[in-house]
Amino acid sequence: MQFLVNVLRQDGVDNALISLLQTVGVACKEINFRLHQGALAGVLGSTEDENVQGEVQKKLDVISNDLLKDLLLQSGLVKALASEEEDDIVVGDIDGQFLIAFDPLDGSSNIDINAMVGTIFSIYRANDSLVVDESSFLQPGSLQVAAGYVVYGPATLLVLTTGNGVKMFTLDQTLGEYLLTVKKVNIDPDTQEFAINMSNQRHWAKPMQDYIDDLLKGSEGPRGKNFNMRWVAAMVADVHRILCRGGLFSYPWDRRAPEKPGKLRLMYEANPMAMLIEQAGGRASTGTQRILDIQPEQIHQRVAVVLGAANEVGAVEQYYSHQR
Ligand code: AFP
Repeated sequence: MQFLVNVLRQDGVDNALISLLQTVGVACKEINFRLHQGALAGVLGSTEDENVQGEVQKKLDVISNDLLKDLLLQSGLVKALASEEEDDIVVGDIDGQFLIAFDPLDGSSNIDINAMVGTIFSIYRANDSLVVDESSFLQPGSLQVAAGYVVYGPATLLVLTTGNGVKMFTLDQTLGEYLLTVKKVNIDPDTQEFAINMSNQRHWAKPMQDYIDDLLKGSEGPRGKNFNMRWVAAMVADVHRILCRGGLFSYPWDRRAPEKPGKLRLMYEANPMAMLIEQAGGRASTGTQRILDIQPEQIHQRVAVVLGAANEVGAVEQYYSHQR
């Protein structure tokens, strides 16, 4: 049995980062407990409030956010945090060594139907300046020192990279420990499975419409093979499937809100998932640019996402490049 802390030590991860990851793990164990209590704990349903993105907050969005925030701020390791559920950054300990951004409960519309949800996090090393503000977070995803998620499904898993491949840990609910269950994740460069919300097809840009049209033509079309489709409506679960058995995931730009480059958030969703996908041998792009190279302009910014099997992401980029 290999415990999270021992695996991280063997990988040469420094003690401060190990402590921070353990703190995230503890908060997620508590989120896991609340989720599994469901209606018994009165945690299902929505609050009266909207978050800064204009989305109605579920009770568990708020509970998960508060659990993470409180534990991280108490740890003394965090100089500041940014959350999808907070309007502004929250300043922690000025001597804290890290900045952390998170989506406390991704896919929260799945809560009320008892389907998969997850917590996604992205960690940067803080500099030793005495000033910390939103601009401290505006770093490209390539500078993340760790990224991961906890997915709450039939089993609860912590999926993590510290820049040395991707590992999966399963929460042993009896021991209360995350135990290593997958040592190294590899995504096949080819796939015959895609994940996209097809109901939006008429709103997408032409290259994405053409790409999906060609997939749907199957073995009689230009791709010469049949494709299967899956959509969980929680990025964390769709990305988890890709890390387990391959595939392509996209939430592309859509003309209904042309001012927004996409639905998903760069700092809380796209960057951490892009680091995991690249560390597992896949690729993550907007269709025209590597996600991890994007220079963020604000913490809540959104981005178009195409990620997963390297050759399939390359195929999508070809459709975009022919359009130009
Ligand atoms: P919520 O956390 O608000 O439910 O949103 C989840 C999400 O941002 C992402 O995890 C999904 O991939 C995507 O939205 C699902 O969007 P659709 O509503 O278009 O299915």
